[in-house]
Amino acid sequence: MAQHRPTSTRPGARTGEQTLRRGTGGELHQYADRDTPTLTTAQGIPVADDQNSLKVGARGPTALEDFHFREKLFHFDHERIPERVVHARGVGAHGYFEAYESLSGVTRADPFQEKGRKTEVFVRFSTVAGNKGSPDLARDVRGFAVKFYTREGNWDLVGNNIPVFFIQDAVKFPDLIHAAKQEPDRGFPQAQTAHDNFWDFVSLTPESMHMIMWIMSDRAIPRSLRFMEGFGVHTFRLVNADGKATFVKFHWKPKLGLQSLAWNEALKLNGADPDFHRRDLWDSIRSGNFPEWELGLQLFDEDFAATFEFDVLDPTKLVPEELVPVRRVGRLVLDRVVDNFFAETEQVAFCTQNIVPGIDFTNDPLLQGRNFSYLDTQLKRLGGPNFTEIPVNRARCPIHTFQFDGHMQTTVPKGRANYQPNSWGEGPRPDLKRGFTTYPRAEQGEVQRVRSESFADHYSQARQFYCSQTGPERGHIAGALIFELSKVETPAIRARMVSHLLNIDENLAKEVADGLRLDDMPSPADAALPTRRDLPESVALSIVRNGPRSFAGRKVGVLVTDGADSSVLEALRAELENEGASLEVVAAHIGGVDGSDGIRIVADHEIDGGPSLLFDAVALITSDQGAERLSRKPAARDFVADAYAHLKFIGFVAAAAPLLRNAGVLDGQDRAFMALNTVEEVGAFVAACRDLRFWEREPSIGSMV
Ligand code: HDE
Repeated sequence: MAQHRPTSTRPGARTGEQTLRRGTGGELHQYADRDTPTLTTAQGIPVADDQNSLKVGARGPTALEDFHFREKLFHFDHERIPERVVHARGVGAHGYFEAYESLSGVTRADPFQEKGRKTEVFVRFSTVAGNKGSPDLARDVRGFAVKFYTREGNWDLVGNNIPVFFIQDAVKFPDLIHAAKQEPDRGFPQAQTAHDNFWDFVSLTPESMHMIMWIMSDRAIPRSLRFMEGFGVHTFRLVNADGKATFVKFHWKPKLGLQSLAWNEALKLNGADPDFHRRDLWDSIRSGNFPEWELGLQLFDEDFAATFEFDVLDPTKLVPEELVPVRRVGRLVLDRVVDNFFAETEQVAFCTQNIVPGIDFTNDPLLQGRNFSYLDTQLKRLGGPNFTEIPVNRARCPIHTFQFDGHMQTTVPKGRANYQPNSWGEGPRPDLKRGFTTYPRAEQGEVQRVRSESFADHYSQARQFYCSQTGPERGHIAGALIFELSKVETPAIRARMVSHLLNIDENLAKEVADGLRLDDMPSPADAALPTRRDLPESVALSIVRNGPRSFAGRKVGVLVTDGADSSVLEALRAELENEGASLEVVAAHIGGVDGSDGIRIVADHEIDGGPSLLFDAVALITSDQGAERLSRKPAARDFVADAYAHLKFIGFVAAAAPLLRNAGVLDGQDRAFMALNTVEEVGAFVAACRDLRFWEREPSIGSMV
């Protein structure tokens, strides 16, 4: 329980015991003892002094023969590898996939062969545009890459949290990414699409409009990685033992439901805790609340695909769930944090071309291009062809290849045969039955550089997405467009974007034009095909309509002062535990406060470091005097005012009134302000929190964007 968390149990922290010595310059030397191993060089040579380099006299120059010093600096100088050219910022975790049923009728892929079969996985989540040190809450697509260590080799499902992509042909990927990343002359802005180059490129690339709707929606600012969906994006094939193929779209559905941030909340969170997402993942796994997703499959055959009004090879289109339902076939559980960030999260090498028997590609031109790019990029990042031997990348099944040698080969091959066929009888040899066979798809046509006409509808699904959102969600899309385009310095680019919006929805275009104060409404962009206005709403596309209706996995921030009613606090803690949720205590001092029963309540955050942004709902449990005193602190007033502006539920004891008043929200009280004076009222507060946000408040305070 957070309240009793001792402060001195940092894993690995040791107290006393070590043999210590102070050196002649006053520096501290710690020596190996019974419990600590001896420090060595990388060659295993025991080290006697790690505080001083070898010198000619105490004040003299450093001697070149100091091999420990030189090795230490040499290694340090080479500690970095090139960051990923995209998806540089990421966080990984270990876990497993467990099949709910046998899918052997549909695929021979190993993880799906029997109910209950578990397959080890490694997952890495990421943002796309920002560099490695960029903040977690950038408005961006999130990568959702899963490496399945199957018994027939590694299968990498390298997906995103958005089911469509910006472009239709991999040859445009470098242009897209150049335009999205910081501009080349100035080196900024970092981790943001709110600049001229990005909007210039996408407004000249109408195929990106569907994706633009998604990244301007709250999908691009998830509250937690645990509360977002994942998608394989491309259409793949599943192939059964008889060679029969079925088209498939992969989905990851979070067990805890969908939830996103408000843009204003995301902006502030980037300052308050730039590691918000990676910390959340780390904390939840370490506390035993293992994040979980269900794997969903949309299965359909080629004949059915031919009836769709779009091309299933076009990655800017999705298959609405109403058209092909998502069948949930297993669960992904992340139950182990990494031991070492670099060795695992940084060195993991996902490759879309890693598929196993039972899974196959389609001709989606983006997928075809990715199948080259991922292997190529690993060579640059990991420095040689043997990156497959790094523990996080190494298949868990037996590996027998004739691919020997190369930089950093770490295994020691045995025997004489390094080619085949050979006469040595040593193997390995291909296996006709188990071996991967490509689905024999019929291909014909002229070799030409051309885009298929079936890819030409750029607006219909963008409109369908927009029309499927709730009112507040539509408002956020408009607000995000206004925010981003207001950072664009060139008026013609702003107007060009609005001309595309006219092809999506006139009201959206008008709202954005008004928000930008465009004097003249442009004409609609020239469209290759007219927008279809008859596509039905798809409930699955909204976040709010797919909320959890539970507060499980969420967190309440409780602002306390001396004299706080301990019984209310304890009742709230118990009620939240029942719900599968938790609370953290925020106080004026990290040492905590004395509760009404005289017992010390230890704080998890000092108020300046514990803004309400970190929490899904807040509670104010103060004494009269404490509330008066706290409300003189700007951070305490912001705690309340931000919670209000971000539509959070606010529980409070009567004594907290001065804080509400000074935060400017005393008169704005609505149904989401809930009394917490008695233990009974606590239950009602936690039940209300299941709505996550009080959307009814938004019209009265203005959009959260
Ligand atoms: Fe990637 N992408 N991508 N991408 N991508 C990379 O590979 C690329 C695309 C995705 O956590 C790179 O190892 C091309 C779609 C994720 O390590 C690189 C194209 C989707 C990750 C690359 C795409 C993705 C990457 C950079 C257009 C969603 C992070 C580092 C044809 C389905 C994986 C690396 C991790 C990473 C190329 C488009 C997802 C350069 C050429 C579409 C989740 O190879």
